[in-house]
Amino acid sequence: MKLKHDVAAVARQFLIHGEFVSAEPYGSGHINDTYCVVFQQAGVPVRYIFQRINHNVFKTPVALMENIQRVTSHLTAKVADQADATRRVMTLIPARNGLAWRRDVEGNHWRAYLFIEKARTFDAVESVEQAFQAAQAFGQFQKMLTDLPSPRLHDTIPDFHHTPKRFAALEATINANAAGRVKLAGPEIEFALAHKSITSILLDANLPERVTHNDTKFNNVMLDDATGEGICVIDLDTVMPGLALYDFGDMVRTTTSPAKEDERDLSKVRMQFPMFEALVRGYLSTASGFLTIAEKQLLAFSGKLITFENGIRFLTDYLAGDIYFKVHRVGHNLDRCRTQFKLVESIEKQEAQMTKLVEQIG
Ligand code: ADP
Ligand code: GN1
Ligand code: MG
Repeated sequence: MKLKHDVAAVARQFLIHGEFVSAEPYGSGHINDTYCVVFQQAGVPVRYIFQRINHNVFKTPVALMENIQRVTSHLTAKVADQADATRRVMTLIPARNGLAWRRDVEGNHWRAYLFIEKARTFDAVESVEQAFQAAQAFGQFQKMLTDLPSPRLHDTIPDFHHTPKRFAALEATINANAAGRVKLAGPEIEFALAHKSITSILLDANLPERVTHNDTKFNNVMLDDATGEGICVIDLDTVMPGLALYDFGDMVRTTTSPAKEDERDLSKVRMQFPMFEALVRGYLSTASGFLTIAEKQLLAFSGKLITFENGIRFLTDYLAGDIYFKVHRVGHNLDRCRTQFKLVESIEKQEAQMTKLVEQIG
């Protein structure tokens, strides 16, 4: 297969022993270009993950890589005593120029990681145990970063979870109607506009800034094949200062519904209470010690907000002509928006019980 990039040439620029064998596109992320690269080392094929950083989304790739270096070094020191330490934290492979990244001839920034073997990611949750494990792992991730030494991390995407600004961007995109699609998304636009009042609730709650992951979707945690343990949190591009609740909210968004994010049969999309309970228990098992009472009180709400935020981001991108998220079919972003709004409705119906459950557990 002809690849979009000359990954073989890039791969040779990193400090990896042996002979380059192959490179294949990998994973189902919406942003970066990810490749599984194989090198033959002493007669054994060894896999690596290579990624081209999407510089349309991440405007400051060098600052982003500085964040990832600081965060992975800190986490590596924390897990050093544990068995299987190199499967518990992402390990960057240095480039031959001594940096943690490499620019190619086209100006793209690349990085390489050890491939975490005997573990995998899932695009949709399959059991309450998986939900528990994912939440425990993301909570542990936040906990290990509570003492990251200063300075403050770079904002790799400013205002990434500023929901009111996301809402304003939607309104501007509706008014511009650049792709002529406004007429194709009437009910979705109506739903979005009717929810404006929820957008500022987390920002107005005066919650502490922490080091957070900011993209805790279920397929950004690797689950161990043998034990099911949430063994490694991946996709570290958006690790930056944020609210703990953005992370919990995105777990609710991606881990409580049995349907994939782009499911077209909306009858399959729903907030499953037992999954939510597993998330709360898993997350609090590692995060309870550092969360404030105010943060705990807003756990259930955060799921609704982040699901809504993603819904309006997908809707905005659909209306703008699909310029941000990778799409694989016509109307893909609108399909994604619809699952998010369906899930918001499902959460709204159960929000009172969800809040009550958090009170009981927390
Ligand atoms: P994106 O930002 O595009 O979502 P990710 O960093 O999440 O990219 O990577 C895409 C997929 O590649 C992940 O869902 C995971 O399946 C796989 N992956 C990423 N890093 C590793 C790794 N170090 N080891 C094994 N698989 C990985
Ligand atoms: C993107 O990179 P990936 O696919 O894990 C996006 C998230 C969205 C998510 C929706 C940098 O995540 O914010 O919630 O898609 N990442 C960025 O699936 O915008
Ligand atoms: Mg990802």
